[in-house]
Amino acid sequence: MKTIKFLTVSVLALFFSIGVYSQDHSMHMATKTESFKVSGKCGMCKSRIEKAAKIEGVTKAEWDADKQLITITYMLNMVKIDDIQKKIAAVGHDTEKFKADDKIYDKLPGCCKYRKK
Ligand SMILES: [Cu+2]
Repeated sequence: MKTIKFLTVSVLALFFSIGVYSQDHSMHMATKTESFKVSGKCGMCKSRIEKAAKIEGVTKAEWDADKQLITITYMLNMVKIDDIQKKIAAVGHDTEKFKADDKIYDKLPGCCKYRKK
């Protein structure tokens, strides 16, 4: 009888810890949706920008050409918005915080030149 009682307590303890673990886990998997400015022009820009934004931990990236705005859904514990902005700047598109290198910008196709001369 004592053994059964011990087992029951152990099983309960196990379930409890799993519960705490999964709760903790899901908290870390929490996502956030945020938008920031990204300069661009055409459909090619859109696919380039969205591709660059989809780093690990980003579940959704959608760039709006009219608003010059990208909306990102990402896992809070995995992604820093600055890192995404850097990635986008690295493929030639200016973001709110980071400016694309002139050399990379110059290599963009003519239809993608968003800077005013
Ligand atoms: Cu373009």
